[in-house]
Amino acid sequence: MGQAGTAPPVYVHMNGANEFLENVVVVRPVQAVVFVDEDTGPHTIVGYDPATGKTNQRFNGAVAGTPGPGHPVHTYTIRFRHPGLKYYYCSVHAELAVEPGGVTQPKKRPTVHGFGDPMDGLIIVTTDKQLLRDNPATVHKRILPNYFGG
Ligand SMILES: [Cu+2]
Repeated sequence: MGQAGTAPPVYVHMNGANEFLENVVVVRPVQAVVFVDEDTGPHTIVGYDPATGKTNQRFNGAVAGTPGPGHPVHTYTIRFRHPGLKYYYCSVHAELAVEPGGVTQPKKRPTVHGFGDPMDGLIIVTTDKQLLRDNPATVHKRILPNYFGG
């Protein structure tokens, strides 16, 4: 595993806004990405291929909601061996749609309240030191104390 395997995880947080707070994060190969649900409601984290529209059987997680501060949070952890772009969405709050040109992208589910943006994100797996430094500061904290809400 080496250095990347022992690097602290990168955290991605969710709350009642139905978005991934850090919707683009950068990790090294095999470094853990931990999704943290600070929402009272559940979410899923489902990898998909924009070129084919196929969902990923391995990158496919679900997290239960958390009542609020002081309660244990539910999490889902994923690691990738190979560099690349790992796209994902929440199938509770978004759905995949084929765009003109044949690219598949998540769209907000029409029945879901919240902002207009779909609940989706991207994990960049790379050894590029410059990119790895570009993560938002919140990825270093497992729980954001003031972020709970549903
Ligand atoms: Cu969701």
